[in-house]
Amino acid sequence: MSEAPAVAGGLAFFSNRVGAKANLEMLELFHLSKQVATAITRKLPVVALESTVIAHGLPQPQNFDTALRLEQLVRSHRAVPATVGMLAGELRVGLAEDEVRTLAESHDVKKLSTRDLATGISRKWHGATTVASTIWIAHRAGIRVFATGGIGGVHRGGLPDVSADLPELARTPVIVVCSGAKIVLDLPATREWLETNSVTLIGYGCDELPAFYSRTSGLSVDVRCESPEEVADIFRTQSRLGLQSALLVTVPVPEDFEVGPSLLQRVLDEALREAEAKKIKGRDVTPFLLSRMSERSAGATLRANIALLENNASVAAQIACALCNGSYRAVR
Ligand code: PSU
Ligand code: MN
Repeated sequence: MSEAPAVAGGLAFFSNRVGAKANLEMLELFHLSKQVATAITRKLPVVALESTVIAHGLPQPQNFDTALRLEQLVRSHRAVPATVGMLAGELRVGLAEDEVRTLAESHDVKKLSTRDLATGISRKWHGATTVASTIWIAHRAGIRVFATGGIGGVHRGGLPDVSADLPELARTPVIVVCSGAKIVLDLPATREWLETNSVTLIGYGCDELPAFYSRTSGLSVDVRCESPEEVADIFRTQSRLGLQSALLVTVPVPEDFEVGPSLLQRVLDEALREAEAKKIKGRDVTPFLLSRMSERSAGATLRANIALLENNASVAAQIACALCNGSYRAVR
C-alpha cells in the first residue's frame, strides 16, 4: 500500500528551510511521500526521477522493472529516490510500488509536460511527467538533482518542433543527469539552443556531448568533470551567482551497450521515414521513434536505453551525496 502523502504544512516548513522557490498555495497541490518529505527536511540526498520514460518511453514489462531498479540504484548509493507522477489528479513526489505499476501498466496515462499540469489536476488524470514538468516540480519541492535517459530537444525536419524540456532547463536551477539529447533529434541545433540560453553542458568523463545510444556526437561540451564533487562544486557556485539555468551533466552510455553507428543510422532513418509517412505529430513523436528503433534493432536500442538510465541514476545519486557532504571520489 502507498504511504500517506505529506501535507502542505510540512512543505511550508521545508520550503523555508531549503529555500524552495514555491508559495504555499502551490505547495498544497504537491503530495510528497513521507520518506521524500523527511529527506528534504533533513537535507539528505534526494534524486528526482521522471515517469514519462516509464509510461511512454519503454515497453512493458521492462518499464516497470526499470523504474524500480532505478529507485534501488539510487538507494544503494545512499540517496532517496523521488519518482514524480500524477495519480487521479494528485501531483506525487515519491511513488509507492503500486503507484509505479499504475503508471507503467494503465492505458489511460497522459504524457504531462509543464503546460498540462493544471489540466491534469483539474481533470483528475493519471499522468506521467516529462523532463520539463519533473524538474519544474522537483525544484519547487526543494530537490536539486534529477536523472533521466535523454532530454528532449530540437527535432529534425521542416516544422519547428522544440521540446518544452529546453526552455524549462533554461529557467530551472537543478542538476540534470542524462546521456545527452535523444538521437532522434537534431543534435547540433539542440546544442546551439543550450548555448544560446546559457545552459552549462558538463561532460562526465567525456569531452563530447553523448548522443544517447551512442557515446559520441562530434559536438563539444563546455567543461569535463571526473567526479561528483567537481559537479557539486560548479553547481554550488552557480547557485551563489544566482544563475537560474540547469546544470546539464551528460554521461555516455556504458561501452558494452553502445549501439554501433551503422545499425543506429539504419534504424533511425527507417523510424524517421515511417513517422513522416504516418504523420505522427506533437507529443507522440518521441515515443513512436523510440519504440520503432527498438523493434528494428532487435532490442539493441532498448538495452542501451535501460543501461544508460541505470548508469545515470547511479551517477545522479553520487552527485546528490556530494552536494550534501561529499563521500564519493571516482567516476563510475
Ligand atoms: N528519455 C528517455 N525516454 C523518454 C524520454 C526521455 O530515455 O521517453 C521522454 C522524457 O520524458 C522527455 C520527453 O521529457 O521524452 C521529451 O518528449 P518531447 O520531445 O515530446 O518533448
Ligand atoms: Mn514536440
